[in-house]
Amino acid sequence: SPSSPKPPASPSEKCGVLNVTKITENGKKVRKNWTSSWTVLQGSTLLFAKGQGGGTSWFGGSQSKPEFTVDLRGGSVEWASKDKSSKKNVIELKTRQGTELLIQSENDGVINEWYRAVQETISTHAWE
Ligand code: I3S
Repeated sequence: SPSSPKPPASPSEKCGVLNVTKITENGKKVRKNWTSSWTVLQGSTLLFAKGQGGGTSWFGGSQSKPEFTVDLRGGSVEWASKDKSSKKNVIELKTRQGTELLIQSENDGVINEWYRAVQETISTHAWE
């Protein structure tokens, strides 16, 4: 019924603003381009949209196109080594398709939560 309480959101659904850059695409090194992205973890997919310019870019809104999506199945995640970036709190995400991303937040709590969520997603969906 409409009045039933909803169960808590699945831990595999998460969203927020992160700084993101690709460093490799299909196995080839690409130039870094750090961008603030609205990031959504949905099932085994990570979606990135352009950061909040205009305040209306929201999935489901009129300017809601995801910039790109990443399939986490078969991927790996680790804290990036110092040689990957001078920034703090950088996660290195490698996909099975040969795309490598760096994901960063200045906020320690935020980045730790994302690290945990992505890691959990990868292990949950490992054998699909
Ligand atoms: O790994 P790099 O090449 O030192 O990455 C830096 C560059 O991408 C730099 O831009 P230019 O391509 O114009 O040099 C960026 O502004 C920096 O943010 C990159 O390094 P960090 O350490 O921030 O990931």
